[in-house]
Amino acid sequence: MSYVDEVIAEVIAKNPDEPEFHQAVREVLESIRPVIEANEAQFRRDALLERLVNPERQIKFRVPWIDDNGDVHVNTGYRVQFNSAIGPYKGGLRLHPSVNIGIIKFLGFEQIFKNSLTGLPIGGGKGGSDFDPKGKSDREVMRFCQSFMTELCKYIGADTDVPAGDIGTGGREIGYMFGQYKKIRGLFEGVLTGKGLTYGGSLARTEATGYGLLYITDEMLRCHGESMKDKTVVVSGAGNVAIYAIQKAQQLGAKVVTCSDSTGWVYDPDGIDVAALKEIKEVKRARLTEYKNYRPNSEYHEGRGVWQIKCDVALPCATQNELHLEDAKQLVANGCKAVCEGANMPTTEDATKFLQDSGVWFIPGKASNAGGVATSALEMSQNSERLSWSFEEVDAQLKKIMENVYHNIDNAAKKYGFEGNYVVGANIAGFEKVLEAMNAQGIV
Ligand code: NDP
Ligand code: 2IT
Repeated sequence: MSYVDEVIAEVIAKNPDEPEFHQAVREVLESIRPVIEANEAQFRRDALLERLVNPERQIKFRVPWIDDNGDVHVNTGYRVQFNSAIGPYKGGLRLHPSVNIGIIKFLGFEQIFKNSLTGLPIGGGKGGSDFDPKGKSDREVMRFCQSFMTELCKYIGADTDVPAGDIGTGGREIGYMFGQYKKIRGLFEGVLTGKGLTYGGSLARTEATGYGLLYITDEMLRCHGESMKDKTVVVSGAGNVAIYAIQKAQQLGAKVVTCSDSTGWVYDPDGIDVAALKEIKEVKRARLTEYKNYRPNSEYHEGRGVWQIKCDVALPCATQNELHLEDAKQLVANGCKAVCEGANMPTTEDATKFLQDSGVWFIPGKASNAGGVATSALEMSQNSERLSWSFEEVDAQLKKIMENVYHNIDNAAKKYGFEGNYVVGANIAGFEKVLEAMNAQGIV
């Protein structure tokens, strides 16, 4: 059996019941197969792949908290410090009832290559909890975040591990966590990113993932003689990534006709009203059913369904495995030209293959959503020099980073004979830098 196949088999055997982690490992290892097979004996001798797929450290802890009625709840907290070859661990914290160790490991593993692609010095990590912020009061969320950080603060720091937001973790949660870290450790430092602007946050971090997604999508289209202008776009999700993806797509002259949340989806033939969406989701923390009150011409549907709407560009921005083979077939039948992932691994393996085989330009999340973590790294830089940059300065750097990511993955794909396969390009380009750093640092 080849070294790559052996390690994939071992990952599945050693980590049962973690299908998302298997999926992420399979995708990366299959992509880097040509690099590994060119030097198989050396990689085997150094157990390079075993070191890559085993996290440096996994932390799991109890998170007790008290609700507004005085009842006690216990959630599980996680932080997976996956790989620090190129910098301190960096990656978000997901708060969602579906969180388990396999989900955090898949996200942490993806983060290694994503962070490498940004060109900035950040390693890969991820964390979170099975806590559900939905329906909780601000005080309940605060007590949860304080309890979570009371334990997590022992393992993180501005130069060791710097968490940030992800699903269910936004500015409110980061604020409560930062306050508790500072109280316990006595350090006002850049230990978290996505902070508020009055206490060390970076301008444009809120917008960064969605904006970055559109910068790379537009750059890719331009290299194929097109652009976002006048494109019809379908977006899934209605959270941080989706909202700012929709906003930037509109600024670039496209029309975005859908968005979705965990219970239903909206079709707005006149184009999504971002101000309404922001009010519903960021201010009221309400359901998309409310959207119709703002836009009587729109339609609300229960369940999932955005991929059935005719479009030129599809941007999945909600969660993993939300775009299935049947959806991919529908998109292709409707003439969709590009699918760029705002979420982490939103497209299933068979759907990805179908899109690529059908000639759809497909950019995987680890490249196309890298703008969020890249801007987090810019926040870390600002914190280190105790300065804050203007919105325009951060946004310009973000745009440049995303354009570089595109050319980097495009060139890597070409170099290995996979022109136009941005999955292979992203995995190889991300891996090569981590590989060089791991080799230089010895067997650690
Ligand atoms: P948010 O919590 O802000 O939004 C998530 C959105 O997806 C919500 O609208 C949510 O619905 C919807 N959703 C639908 N189904 C699910 C489900 N099964 N589980 C969770 N959410 C669901 O998260 P973000 O926008 O920050 O993250 C979206 C995706 O982007 C994730 O995959 C995340 O890992 C990825 N990402 C995020 C980055 C960031 O900077 N925030 C950076 C890079 C990637 P509802 O409104 O009902 O909750
Ligand atoms: O998946 C991701 O890249 C994020 N949730 C953002 C991580 C970060 O550290 O900004």
